Amino acid sequence: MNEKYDASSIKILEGLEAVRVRPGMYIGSVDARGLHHLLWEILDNAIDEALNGYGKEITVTLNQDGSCTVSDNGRGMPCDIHESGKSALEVIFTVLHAGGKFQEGAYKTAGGLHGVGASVVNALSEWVEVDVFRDKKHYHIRFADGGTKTSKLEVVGNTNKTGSTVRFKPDAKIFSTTTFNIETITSHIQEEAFLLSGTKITVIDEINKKEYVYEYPDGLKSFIEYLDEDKDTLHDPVVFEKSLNGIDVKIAFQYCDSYQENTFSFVNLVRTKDGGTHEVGFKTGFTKAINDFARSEGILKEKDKNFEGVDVREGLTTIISLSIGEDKLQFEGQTKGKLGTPEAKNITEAVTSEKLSYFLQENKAVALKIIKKIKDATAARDAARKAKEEVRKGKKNDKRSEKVLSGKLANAQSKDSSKLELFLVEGDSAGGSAKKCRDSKYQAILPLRGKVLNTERASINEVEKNEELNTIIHAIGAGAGANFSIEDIKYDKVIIMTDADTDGAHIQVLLLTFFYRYMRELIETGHVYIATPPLYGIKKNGEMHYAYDERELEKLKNDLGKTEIKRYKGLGEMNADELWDTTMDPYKRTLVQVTLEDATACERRVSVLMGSKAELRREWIDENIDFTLEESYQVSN
Ligand code: TTJ
Repeated sequence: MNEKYDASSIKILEGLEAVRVRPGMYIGSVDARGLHHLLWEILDNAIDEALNGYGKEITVTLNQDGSCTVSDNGRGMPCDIHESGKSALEVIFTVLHAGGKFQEGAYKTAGGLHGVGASVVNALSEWVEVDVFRDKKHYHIRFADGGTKTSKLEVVGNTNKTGSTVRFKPDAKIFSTTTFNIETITSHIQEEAFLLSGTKITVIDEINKKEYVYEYPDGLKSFIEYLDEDKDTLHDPVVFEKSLNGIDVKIAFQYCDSYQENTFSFVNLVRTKDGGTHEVGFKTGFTKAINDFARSEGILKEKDKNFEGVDVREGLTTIISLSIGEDKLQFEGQTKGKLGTPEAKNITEAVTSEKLSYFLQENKAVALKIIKKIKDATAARDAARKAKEEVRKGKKNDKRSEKVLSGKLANAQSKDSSKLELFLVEGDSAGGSAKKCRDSKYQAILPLRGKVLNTERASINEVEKNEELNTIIHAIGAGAGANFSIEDIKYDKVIIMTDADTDGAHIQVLLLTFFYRYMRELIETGHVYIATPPLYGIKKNGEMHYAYDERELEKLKNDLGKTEIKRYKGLGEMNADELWDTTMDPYKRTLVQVTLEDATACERRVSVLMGSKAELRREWIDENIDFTLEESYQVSN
């Protein structure tokens, strides 16, 4: 340093030192995000100059040494010397501006605040070199190690061009990574180029020897075309622009043959990912213009309800880009991603409804296509709502339940739900036996006829339409899915009673999957059980003895000697009395209570079992069903 070591230079270094001590306060973080933030800070200055109407070309170069160069062909940063003895250029790079997105109170804005952030970049760089071309002269200045001037501002040559070039190398002592990512850079720059319309931004990747050029004279129209590239569209992009009270509003939209609503909003080229007043204004104005048009054309009659916003915007891609003066800027939310400026709502709403009304009147063919799409969306949402009501049905006081259950459910007489049991029985014949032998005061029987739907891979719609599951939902009486309420269950025990074979095991798994996905609380609170019918019956002296597994059979054979052994292949092979004695009589039966001791393990098992490979599933059941019984079911009673 060949300058005098005075008070002001101490202050400057203290200022930049503060940035190095707490970089997060200035650039958010010191990871890849923060690293790229350095580039955005420098780039913003070049873009501001272009926005002010000076220069139309910006180049970003990733150099082989890991540094990055940004240059523009604007007027060139001012290089005159202040009374303090410092050049304006040096001040830009060494005096910490009170602004920056990560500090309260100040935001950069199109047309304002040149040099914001340049000192922060200087503070966090190994070195910075600045070249300015202005007044026929080529100026140069250099800083190193966080902002110390290593060569003073000098004229190093003559030139005919104008512009500013800044080259910086991020400090590896600050950042956890110093490798720029070309995709991060090109996607950010492409977005800015769309919004700027007319400024040509070139990205040169010196490491991979590649060049990318972003230049969009048609601005938002090109942005929409880019976003909707892979979609079938209903019409060409529509673009409006208008300034009101110093707020400039640009909007572009296009309907696609899709169901997604895609809205991207920006304020002063910065994405407002959480929306805000401008998005609210747009939506209100858009829906209003559509409804006004539909009424004026007689598409919506007096008695008809207005189209709703969500239906109006189905398949709509929109870009909203506002330019707002610094005095009116207000951002909200944790990450300041939401516009708060109240005026922006009314202005955006007014511009949208005025311009869209005009467009619809002038382009009736397109307008009618759009209205048809909105009508379809309305109808589809109505249908979906009705389907949802189907799930809501099956609740306590649903009048439809009686109809759904009639002829299927053999009800119990008692109204004391704490003592009631619902048997879900595989097959009509076993169901018939169960109805005959049951304790009709407390036991209800619901035979399952068809195959139970695999709910692991079914849409909610299919679940709602499936007769067996629908009947079960009504029988239990507490709804299903999001509408399930455990207080409304009509039974204390829901008992799955299937044949003791592979098919029976499969039905168990399908039912448990259904309960797991749609009535999880029923399992969690211990209301789901599995009945265990015997595998063998041994008759001795006119009396039946039962064996529930091979070990018990061996024991019985030992105890009773040589006798007649009957193997039960299914519930249907037992008569009603036998079924009662062995499987349903609360004083003799063994029930297996299904528990969710480890919800994640169960979830994984359900996924494995209920995944797409039916063969694997069958093999798995054959090999593991005993193991499953031991591991995830717990014996009660
Ligand atoms: C300020 O008012 C006088 C004319 O120049 C204005 C200005 O500062 N323009 C300007 C700044 N153009 N380009 C920049 C700039 C470019 C880069 C790449 C980096 C920085 C920090 C500023």
